[in-house]
Amino acid sequence: AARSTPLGLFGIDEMLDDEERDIQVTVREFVREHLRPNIGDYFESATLPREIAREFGRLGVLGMHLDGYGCAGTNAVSYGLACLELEAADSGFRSFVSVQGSLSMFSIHRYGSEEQKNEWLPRLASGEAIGCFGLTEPDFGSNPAGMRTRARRDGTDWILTGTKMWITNGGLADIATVWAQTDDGVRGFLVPRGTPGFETRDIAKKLSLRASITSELILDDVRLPASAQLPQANSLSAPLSCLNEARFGIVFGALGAARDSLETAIEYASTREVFDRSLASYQLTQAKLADMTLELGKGMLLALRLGRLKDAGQLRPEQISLGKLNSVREAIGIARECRTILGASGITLEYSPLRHATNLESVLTYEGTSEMHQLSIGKALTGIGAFR
Ligand code: TGC
Ligand code: FAD
Repeated sequence: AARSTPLGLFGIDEMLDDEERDIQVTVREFVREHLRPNIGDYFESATLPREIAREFGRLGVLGMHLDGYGCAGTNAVSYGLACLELEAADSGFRSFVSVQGSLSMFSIHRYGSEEQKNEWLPRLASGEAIGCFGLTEPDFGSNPAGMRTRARRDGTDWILTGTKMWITNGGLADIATVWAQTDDGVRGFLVPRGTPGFETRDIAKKLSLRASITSELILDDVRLPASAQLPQANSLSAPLSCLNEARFGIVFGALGAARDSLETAIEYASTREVFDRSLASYQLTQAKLADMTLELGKGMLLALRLGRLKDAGQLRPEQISLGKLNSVREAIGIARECRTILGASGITLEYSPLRHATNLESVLTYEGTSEMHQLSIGKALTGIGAFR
């Protein structure tokens, strides 16, 4: 009998306009040609070659939803779909693009001076330069308000001291957006690689997001000119507003990992014979596939609704929390369930579901843990903040 794809059952393509579909197909093709052939090796050797930045730049996905300064200026749904296709290959690729476009570039685009924008955005958009975003510290992840990194004035200069932890692309970055406490509240600073007192150390032995560089940033009396400060960022709400952008990409992105896992499991079940029949012909298998398809499609409908709200300028942070919580929670469940369908074959890098599932452990934690998003939704429902 004729077969449908999981998202085909929901008629998702029909909800996209021509430009959105074109962008999605372009990124999917790029992923097939340039990323999929090497992902097993990157993951096993825990590397992400620097040259990938330029390939992403040529593809046009770095800061693609920003306007001007060499950025493509697409709508939010297109950015989401690009994240979905990248994460269908590996969460590490989507992470790279999220951090570069939504955290590093967005922080400069939204809060930077004209000089900072001209200096960094075109190079970051082309992938010639790499950026990172340092908010989390060893003792302050979910609660960045407690950060200990300090910036103090010395004449017109700033002196930064502190440590940032778990920073994606830290070891690759030419420019770090670093958030620090000052006498007047949280402020953001652009710290170029090579500034005396600024060092990075990559984190080894990761079991998750291995095709991504995660680093510590060490700032030991780093002297910066006044022009290094992001002039429009005046409080903690500045870095939190950057997180909205990256979280939005994850709402779509995580569903890419789920879709890839499900397609892999369907393909495997169709060719694998158990007890003399195709694994796909058993009711237990079909029940699993049906339930996972339902969650994937529901997640996609929510993602598109949030995307349309974002394009209309109406998306609120607690709505992004709904999407981030749902997409990542369902995606990790789907990836694990798909792995069961693959049996022993599912435990090597030959098949994607377990790689996706281990990656999604990071995605569940970063950009606000599931618990933080539950609390944000709880606050919207009750009016009572239960964070502290
Ligand atoms: P709270 O008092 O609620 O807020 C402080 C100020 O910020 C404003 N605000 C927001 N503004 C924009 N967008 C949001 N989502 C915002 N959330 C809060 C708020 O209105 C207030 O403004 P003002 O003007 O009144 O000062 O702050 P709180 O200290 O109680 O914390 C709230 C909480 C827990 C939600 C927040 O701290 C939080 O989101 N924690 C999670 C931290 C997090 O997500 N870190 C992520 C680090 S980056 C990362 O993980 C990158 S991984 C990337 C990859 O590889 O893909
Ligand atoms: P904690 O905050 O210590 O939380 C531990 C547990 O306690 C969690 O389950 C949490 O939900 C729970 N918890 C915390 N507070 C409460 C509460 N009030 N009520 C109930 N439960 C609570 N950060 C950056 O700034 N930039 C990056 O580029 C970046 N990249 C990352 C890449 C990877 C691979 C990873 C794993 C992390 C990255 N992070 C980055 C850090 C990430 O944002 C933090 O790990 C995350 O915010 C959680 O902080 P934490 O790890 O300190 O956990």
